[in-house]
Amino acid sequence: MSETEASGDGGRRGRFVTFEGGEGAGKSTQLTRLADRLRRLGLSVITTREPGGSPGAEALRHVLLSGAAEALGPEAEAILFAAARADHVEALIRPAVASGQWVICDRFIDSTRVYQGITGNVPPRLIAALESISVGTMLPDLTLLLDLPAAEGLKRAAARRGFDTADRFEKDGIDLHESRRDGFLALARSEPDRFAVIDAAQEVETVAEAVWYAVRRRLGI
Ligand code: Z5A
Repeated sequence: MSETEASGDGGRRGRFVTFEGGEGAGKSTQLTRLADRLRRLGLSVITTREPGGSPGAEALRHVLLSGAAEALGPEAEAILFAAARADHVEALIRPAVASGQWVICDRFIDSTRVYQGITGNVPPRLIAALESISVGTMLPDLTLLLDLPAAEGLKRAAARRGFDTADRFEKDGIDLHESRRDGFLALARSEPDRFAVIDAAQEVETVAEAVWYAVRRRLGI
């Protein structure tokens, strides 16, 4: 049972929703639309992201995405992602959800499971231990997996980036990006109650409707 289910306040309970998927899948776009829609219903909504989302975690974001930590190896990178997440959970996510707010986060534990674990070869035992330390019971109520062929996502991300350089993970080869897609889909199959898989290859509006349908059906609003 996640912490939001366990709060038992009987009134308006907070919710914790995460978006996951590969590069350029449309997570930021859909997160903003979902937040706007929830706010129009009068709900209090916080949007956030990983790595980052709190001052301490944002400092680590730069280290992780610039590639400065890459030379330390995948296990050290996984530890740094977990350190950032621990700060984010304690500083922002847990208190906000406990006070009845909705928190919508761009990437969370499943990104670590896929990028560092399944396709990064960090042993499952270490991934699970780091998750337990950084997240504890603060698990998402719903994870929206935006699924898209890797080539299409990379094309979108490159168009948005323009002349900026690709970050530590964007510069990986297409096969690795496709393996990450498979990894996310495998996680979704293993936890069907938490995940909703959305076809992200459709028009922005169509994807937004699919996201909204999943949120209403799964979280009962
Ligand atoms: N990472 C990790 O390894 N381990 C971890 O534990 C965590 C993260 C938490 C964070 O990158 C990196 O860190 C990430 C994994 C790793 N790898 N990379 N790179 P980030 O935060 O900088 O970026 P991102 O999470 O990968 O997201 P993104 O590339 O910014 O894409 P997005 O948010 O999914 O997409 P978007 O910005 O909404 O859309 C991209 C473009 O496509 C944009 O121009 C949109 O207007 C357009 N778009 C959006 N939807 C559509 C549709 N439906 N059709 C056409 N065009 C669209």
